[in-house]
Amino acid sequence: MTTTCCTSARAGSQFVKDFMGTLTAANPHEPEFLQAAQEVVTSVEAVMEKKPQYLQGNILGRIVEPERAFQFRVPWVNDAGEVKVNRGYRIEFNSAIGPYKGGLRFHPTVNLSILKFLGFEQVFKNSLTTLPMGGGKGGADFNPKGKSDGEVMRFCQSFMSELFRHIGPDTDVPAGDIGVGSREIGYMFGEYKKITNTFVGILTGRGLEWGGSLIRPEATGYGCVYFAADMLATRGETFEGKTCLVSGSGNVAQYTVEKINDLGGKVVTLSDSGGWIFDGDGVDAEKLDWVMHLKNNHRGRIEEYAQQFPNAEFHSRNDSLDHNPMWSVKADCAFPSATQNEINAVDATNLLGNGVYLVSEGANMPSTAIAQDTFVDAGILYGPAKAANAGGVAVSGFEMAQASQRLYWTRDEVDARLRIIMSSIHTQCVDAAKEFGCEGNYVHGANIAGFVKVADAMIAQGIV
Ligand code: NDP
Ligand code: 2IT
Repeated sequence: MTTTCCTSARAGSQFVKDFMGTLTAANPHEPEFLQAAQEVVTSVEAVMEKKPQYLQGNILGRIVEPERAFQFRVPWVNDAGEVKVNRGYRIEFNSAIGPYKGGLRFHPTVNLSILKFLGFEQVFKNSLTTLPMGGGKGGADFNPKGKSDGEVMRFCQSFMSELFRHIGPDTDVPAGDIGVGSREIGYMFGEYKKITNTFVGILTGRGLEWGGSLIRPEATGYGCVYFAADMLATRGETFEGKTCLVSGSGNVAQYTVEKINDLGGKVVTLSDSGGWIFDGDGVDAEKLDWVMHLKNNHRGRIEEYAQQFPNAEFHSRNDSLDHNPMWSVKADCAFPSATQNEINAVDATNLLGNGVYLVSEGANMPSTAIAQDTFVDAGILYGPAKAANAGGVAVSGFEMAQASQRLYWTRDEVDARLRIIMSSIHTQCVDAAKEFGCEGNYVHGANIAGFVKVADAMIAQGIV
């Protein structure tokens, strides 16, 4: 085992190789989960030397194994009267520091590997928020795109008719993620309430009239920009005049744009699965309103942006290229806010080559392992997902607190608390990196700070 955590992560010590060999043999078809696990194991290797009780308690061996995972059938009837079936999941990964907490993703690519990577990352992200939340994730391989509201409702009802027996306000509290927004949360909450005859906080991201929190929709995007602002401040800089790339055009992307604009930056790109737009004049508040209407009310395509605003260009997605040209646009900052592994090694090199020196990850694991190393080795301000996008789940934690108190906090109060939590996460990352001799490395900082709290709780609670 080596003691420094600064060696290039992917070179891998013998300790990491041995551990990953065993984990790979046990989970051979789960590349995303193995990617997420390798990153954490590499970061926390140095902690094992300082805290031998972690090795004695086989904390690493236990922490990579979900406490519980369910897979279930979700049958539903489409508008044509045909019977359809999808696969639903919930991974209850770790409850050492609180009830399982994490989103639900509805997307055709959903599988066990993707949900295990998301659930695993959620454990450390939730720990960083300082709130009492364990980690979980779930979802289904259902594609809400092109479905009527009635079809989505019937799917959500069927999904909840199984999920309800596994969740509870002190057990497991799901929320949204890709493909699950306020509409889906509403349909699932309604079904839970009907089945159990209880009005309780079993989902976060609820509407304001039925137990939701102000700022929850904004929280992930705002938090990601607050984290970036704290990284910039370490160099005495602000967002004023900065050109930013944002990918995606869903919940996280939208409020990332809003906050960058508030702080004086300019956003020149957005995307969806069909391609990306470039708007050199910037996506200002009026254009952002239009995008929100397009995406949230009409469920339209980002391609329409270039028809609405003729100065903008649309570029279709081109999977035959080895890179995404969106990441070659000249800019200062990048906010990947769509999906996992959307920045590969070539994209990372292109970003650096075109001036980007800050990357703050709104999406979960948007950078491949090599892309991540490229950013760390270049010494840029690189805020990894589990730190940078923790604002969403933090405000979910506030929603749980408000529901328990049967009180609502004001918008300013929630936003102020979010700001404090993002700064605390930034400080935890900086301090942990410094303590382990890798100053400025937010990847190691986030992994170590998130891990230690969970590991200590696991040791205290015995071998369970
Ligand atoms: P939404 O469903 O609101 O938006 C997702 C966006 O990403 C859409 O523009 C979508 O395009 C695009 N996208 C999704 N999958 C792909 C893909 N395979 N290829 C290209 N584009 C894709 O989801 P969110 O904004 O909530 O989530 C975005 C990311 O942020 C995810 O990684 C999620 O895990 C993460 N996240 C979300 C949080 C939240 O609170 N919502 C909290 C923390 C992280 P299209 O519509 O064409 O599919
Ligand atoms: O990835 C995430 O942190 C989320 N999708 C939000 C989880 C939550 O419980 O609010």
